[in-house]
Amino acid sequence: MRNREIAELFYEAADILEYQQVEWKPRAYRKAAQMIENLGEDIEKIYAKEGKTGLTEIPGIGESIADHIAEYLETGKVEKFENLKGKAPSGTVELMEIRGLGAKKMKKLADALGIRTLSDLKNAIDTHRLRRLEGFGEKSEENLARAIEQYEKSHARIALGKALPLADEVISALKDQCESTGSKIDLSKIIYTGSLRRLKETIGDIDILAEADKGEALKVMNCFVSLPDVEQVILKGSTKSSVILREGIAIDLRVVPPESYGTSLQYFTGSKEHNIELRNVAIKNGYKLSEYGLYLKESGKQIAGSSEEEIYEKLGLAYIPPELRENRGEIKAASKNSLPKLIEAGDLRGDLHMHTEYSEGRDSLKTMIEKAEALGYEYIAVTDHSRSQKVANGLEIEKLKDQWEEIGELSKQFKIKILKGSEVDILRDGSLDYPDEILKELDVVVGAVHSGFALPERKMTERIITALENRYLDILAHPSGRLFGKREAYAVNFEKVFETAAANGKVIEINSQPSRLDLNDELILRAKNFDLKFCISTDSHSTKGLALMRYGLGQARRGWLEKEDVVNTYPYPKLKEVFKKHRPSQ
Ligand code: DGT
Ligand code: CA
Ligand code: CA
Repeated sequence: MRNREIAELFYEAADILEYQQVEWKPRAYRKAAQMIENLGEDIEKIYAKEGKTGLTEIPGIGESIADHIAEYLETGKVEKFENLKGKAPSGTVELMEIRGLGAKKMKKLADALGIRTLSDLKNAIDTHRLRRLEGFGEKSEENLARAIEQYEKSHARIALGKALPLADEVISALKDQCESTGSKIDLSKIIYTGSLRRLKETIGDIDILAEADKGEALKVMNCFVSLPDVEQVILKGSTKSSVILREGIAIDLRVVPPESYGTSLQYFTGSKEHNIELRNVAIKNGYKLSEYGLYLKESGKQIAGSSEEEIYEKLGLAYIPPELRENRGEIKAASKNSLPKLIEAGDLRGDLHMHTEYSEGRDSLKTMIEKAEALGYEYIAVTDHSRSQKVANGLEIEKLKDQWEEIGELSKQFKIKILKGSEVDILRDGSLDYPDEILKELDVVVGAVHSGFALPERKMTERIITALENRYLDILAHPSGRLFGKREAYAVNFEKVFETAAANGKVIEINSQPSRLDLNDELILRAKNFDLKFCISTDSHSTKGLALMRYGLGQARRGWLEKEDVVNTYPYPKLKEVFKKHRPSQ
């Protein structure tokens, strides 16, 4: 599949055009790239079957973009993009990812100070050359220094949303490769381990474990290092190989024989802290635990190794799901058989946050509903943006009412329950972005902060608390406001927020967008100390987005949540009760 490669092409062109301050094209290219990336169908096949017409049927892809794709598939390059190369000094485009460093400023820095790399930039800040530049100054120098810190922090690790699909791809490519070499190696037992299997929000490197007999291990490794995406082979052995992929992402592959598969899976899933604790339990019980097996200490006889469940069982522990293995009390709980019964994908009955074409979604209301019904959901909430969200095409009251009408019509055609909702801005003073007579008519009001992120902690806390005390608000969306690599959580007193939410019966959202994961596991664990309910939502902007639930679910499981803690596991009547409780007028 070459979708990602083609998407990358448009992202790159967009960056350079943005640097040149071309107006709308970068946006169109990025949109197209996003579509291609998330298409789920092989774009090369579409083109082979249906030609250019097939391409233009993809939303976001018009004539000229389709021409570029066709050209690329035919010739391996796009002439127009070739000409762009070198139009932005190399390195500068990457730096534009730093918050507050748009194309205009970057160009100025490149032209006036010759800044090309991150270290150039840091150097210019350290020596205060930046503040002397027109349009910059002391304050912006400080801001930039802080933004760089954030950028570095987030770039050292990969977001889960990027690593997980990539690991899936590598695993399936490796299986194919092994089968097609003629050696017919059966790689049926292969799985990602490490922080990825624990669904941690960021990933240092991807770890993969496969089972193969000793005689075949090296063949598997040969397939691995020859995968097309491998840029550099760091190490190749018969039990462990390490490579770097094209995008700079590191992958470790370990191949172990069947009798060690379970213990290796346990060991390489980690976390390290969990493993150390577990090994202590083994020692106390007269065993020795390593990645190769579980042995009797005295005789050295192996008593477990092929399955992971067996290890926990032999150590007198309940099975601990990977998401809990962080040494946060799970081993003690497992020994007392008091682990939570974690929420599962099958428990979810609906999605309470999504956008349609009415605001900034890509798909129509009807298409979203069809897809949600196909996913087997019992209910969904349609929550386009409220009127102040001008950049996201927020709905004026008239348009919102049009939507209600359409929802009314569609409700007759579909079995799924469609809740009239809105993602309503929490304005600076904590009031909501629609008048009460509108809020009153909505089935679900999802409140969110979308502006004024820099308020001091006291102000921001007051603002959110005021919203939580509003009888019409039902759910607080993405409560911390952080965006991976772009924006840190705003300053807010979370304890006060959780306390107020609990006191007013409000639901706290776990947003599944890979760029958000908000709340994340740590905040969920803190929120759990208050008697409050959560929902897991996708905040989707297309039908494709509805599948992002797995990420929010992962955070919920890492936060020790059970089915009962999460309101979108409730049957519809029970869900309505939750929202009704704090809106006694209805
Ligand atoms: P990452 O890659 O930084 O996101 O985190 P992990 O957890 O994937 O760590 P990684 O890739 O260094 O190692 C994979 C697993 O191998 C780790 O979760 C536990 C195990 N492991 C690695 N080093 C040690 C160690 O020194 N002691 C023990 N007990 N386990 C280790
Ligand atoms: Ca790892
Ligand atoms: Ca590793």
